[in-house]
Amino acid sequence: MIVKNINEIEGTEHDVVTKNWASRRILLKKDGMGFSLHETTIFPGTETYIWYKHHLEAVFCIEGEGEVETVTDGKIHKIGPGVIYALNVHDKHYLRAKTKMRMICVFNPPLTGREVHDDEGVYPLLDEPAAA
Ligand code: 9YT
Repeated sequence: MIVKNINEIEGTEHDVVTKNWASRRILLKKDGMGFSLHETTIFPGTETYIWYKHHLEAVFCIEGEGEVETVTDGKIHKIGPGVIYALNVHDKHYLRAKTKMRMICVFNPPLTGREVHDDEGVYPLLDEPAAA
């Protein structure tokens, strides 16, 4: 069994901070679960363009207020505590935080822990063997 406290991740290479968000990657590819699980904080007043071309992501909001706009149809979805959105068709989208938002995010395939968005809003597929 794997047991971790998120506090152990603070300040490590799996505590990734960008100008729009901070992500603590709790379960990763090396944990062998087939998905990765992160706690992400979205900074208030930010807009982030995201396209997970190689990944599926589910996002469960536990704190804060914001919205997600899907690019293909321009639909705006209000996001707040209790709301989950799942990017099941690799949806290109804008994530806008009105207040500080806290999200629990699950990625399939799992992240290795170091990924940040490139200019296209994409995470690369990083290779790393799963732990034996
Ligand atoms: C909601 C979202 O995708 N935010 C960007 C960070 C991502 N969740 C991550 O790497 O944990």
